[in-house]
Amino acid sequence: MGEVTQQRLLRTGIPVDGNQLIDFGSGIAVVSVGNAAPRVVEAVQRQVADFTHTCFMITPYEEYVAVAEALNDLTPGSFAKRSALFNSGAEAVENAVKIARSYTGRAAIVAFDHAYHGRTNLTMSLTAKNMPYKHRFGPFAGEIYRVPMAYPFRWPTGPEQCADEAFAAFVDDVHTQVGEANTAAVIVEPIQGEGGFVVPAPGFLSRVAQWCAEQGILFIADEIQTGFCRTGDWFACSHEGIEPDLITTAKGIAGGLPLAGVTGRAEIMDAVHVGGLGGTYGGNPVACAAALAAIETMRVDDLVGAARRIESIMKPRLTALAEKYEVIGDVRGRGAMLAVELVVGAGDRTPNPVLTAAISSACHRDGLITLTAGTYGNVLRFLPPLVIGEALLSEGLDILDAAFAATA
Ligand code: PLZ
Repeated sequence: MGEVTQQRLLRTGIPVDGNQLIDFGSGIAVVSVGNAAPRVVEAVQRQVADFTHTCFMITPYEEYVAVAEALNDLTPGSFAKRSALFNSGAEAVENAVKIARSYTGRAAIVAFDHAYHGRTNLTMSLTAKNMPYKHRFGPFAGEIYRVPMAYPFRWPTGPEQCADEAFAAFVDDVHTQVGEANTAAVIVEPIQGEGGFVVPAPGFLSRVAQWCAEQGILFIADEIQTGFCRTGDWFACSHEGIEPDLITTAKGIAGGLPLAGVTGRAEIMDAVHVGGLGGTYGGNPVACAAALAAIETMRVDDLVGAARRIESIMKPRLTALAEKYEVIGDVRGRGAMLAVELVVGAGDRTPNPVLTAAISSACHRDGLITLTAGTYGNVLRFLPPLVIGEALLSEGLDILDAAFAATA
């Protein structure tokens, strides 16, 4: 795809004032293939002209089955799998929890500090952060337990101890406060999204997954933000060699149309009674057609490779920024899911949300969309479309650099 086409795709929007924006947000990790990817546009037009809806539970159609097959094929794990489709990430997480409880006959769900899993009652209960997600919205769903995340930058005894100590705390908490035999599932984002692009200390997640398998506890990977090539692999679990029992997907799956999925081991998915899962719109045919086109784009245009190339350009630039500005305490992430965490100064890791907001709005004013994240609101995160060209990428990084120079 030529640079001109990419500029048209990526510098769209804002027709009201004629401004153009470089997109380092992708609508929160959704339009990985671009916001008017030619294959997606063509597939959607073809599908709306054919039929827009039947309700898959009433009259099944091929596109839904094809997306389910693609999910079974692309997600980690060589065992037999099944997939079910829904409308949003939160709905996928809700259904994964239903499936896990049904299969295990257990109720408790364990989630992590800094987790984000959605805004519905059950998923907001799984989400860790009070403001703005939970404040005044209780009471929350029961049988949800929270354990520490192996967050290297903020681990009290330092990043070297983080994986071991966090794993020990996890096992101890589940054992003493919940009980292994009461625990249906552990749910985790393999790289935390809204919580601040926290990359768990290496080895932590694979030990958690292994321990869960030994206890008959299901390991649910919430790959809603990390999935579909974003981190330089089809799914972020693969970086740790993990094969989750259940995986939730959404966002990048369908090039901007609302679609979500739960994929899991066949025996787990099949354990739910007939009619137990569903919904009027889940796996809408237009969204499925878009997903098939987005997946084809990822395959044919090698967007796994594109995400890795983005990392190889952005990481050194962000690291150089961190050397220049002592308010950058940490540079982290994988592929095209990268972030900087802002602190008060060298040697003082106190979060700096005021500066984070100021830099984000300076970027926006100068034509670059960046998003903030983090439990303390002090993380600038970068999620460029995977099809972004190098010229735009480096122009965006120049704007970021200038924003730091003017603000920090
Ligand atoms: N799980 C890991 O990242 C959505 C939400 C932004 P929905 N993240 C962006 C906001 O402020 O609402 C997300 C996620 C992970 C679940 C979800 C929920 O996905 O499609 O927004 O319901």
